[in-house]
Amino acid sequence: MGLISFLKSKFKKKDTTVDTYSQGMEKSRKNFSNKLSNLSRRYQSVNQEYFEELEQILIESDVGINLTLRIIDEVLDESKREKITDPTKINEILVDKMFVDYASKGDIINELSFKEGIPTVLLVVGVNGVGKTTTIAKLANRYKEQGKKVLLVAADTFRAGAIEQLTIWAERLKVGIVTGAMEADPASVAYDGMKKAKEMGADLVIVDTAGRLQTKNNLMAELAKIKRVIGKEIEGAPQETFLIIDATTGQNGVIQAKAFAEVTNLTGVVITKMDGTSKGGIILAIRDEIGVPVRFIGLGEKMSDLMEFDLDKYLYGLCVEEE
Ligand SMILES: Nc1nc2c(ncn2[C@@H]2O[C@H](COP(=O)(O)OP(=O)(O)O)[C@@H](O)[C@H]2O)c(=O)[nH]1
Ligand SMILES: [Mg+2]
Repeated sequence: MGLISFLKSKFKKKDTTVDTYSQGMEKSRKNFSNKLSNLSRRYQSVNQEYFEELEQILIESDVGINLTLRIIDEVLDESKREKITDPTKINEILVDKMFVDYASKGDIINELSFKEGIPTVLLVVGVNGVGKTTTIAKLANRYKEQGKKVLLVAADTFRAGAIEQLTIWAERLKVGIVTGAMEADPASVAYDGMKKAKEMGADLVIVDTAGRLQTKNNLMAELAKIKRVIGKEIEGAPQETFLIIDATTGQNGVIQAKAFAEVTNLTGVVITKMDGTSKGGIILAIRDEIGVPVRFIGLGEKMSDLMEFDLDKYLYGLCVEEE
């Protein structure tokens, strides 16, 4: 059974999480899956032009040039080997390859993990406007609902309004917060945050940072300093560093991901604003280019629209047309 048929039967009985994916990815699906089915309708059997058009569709969905070429090669090989010329079958093989490509890079546990007595510290990085602060609020809400004691640390002391924004979230969600003065050293705010985390016995500490596009050396030094301070106070922390990428920025997002991966050790990527783009392939491109797994995905503005990343649901949302 091909992956498309598998996904169709797996998600026949829809649960709400699949609905959130399907709704959040509607624009991407309209773009990608409609193009695929239109293409297969225009050809009796596949030929070189077919594969060229297929390649174009992948590139237009932000799958990225390197991965696109590799996937098309793999589909070509398999179609030759198995002597398949039916366009619909070819499209199914394509989706299989997209799955295998992501999955073959290793097993992933997306949820944060917790150890008794030691706070899990999550450092959140990314450029301005990508959705760092709102994602932090969504994650805080998620883990608070799971019964965790959550503390937010406002180490974005650079942007006007950043501290207030996080404070409003902390009040709304009824979780703790540590702030510093505007333009204070982010590392000193992080230090205060860790002290507070130990005092209150926090399970999860989420540190918001400024997304300054400075030189790589400055960014590297600043993040290294924050990490050093955190690690001094809490052994092994920060256990997680998430990079937030705005899906609507397309290949620019991939460039950001590469830049951040060069300056600091990332343990995960969160893709936001998936609902705002028709080019949902960016997830595959990021995984391919920087190897870091996508841990969560933002599919809308509501708290519940931040979901754990699930490859099956993602590909279902991207590739399976509604009947
Ligand atoms: N539609 C949509 N909007 C989002 C999502 N995530 C964040 N946003 C919006 O993006 C804007 C910038 O978010 P913010 O958290 O302030 O970004 P920051 O500068 O990185 O901290 C806000 O208007 C958010 O509501 C998402 O998954 N979907
Ligand atoms: Mg912010």
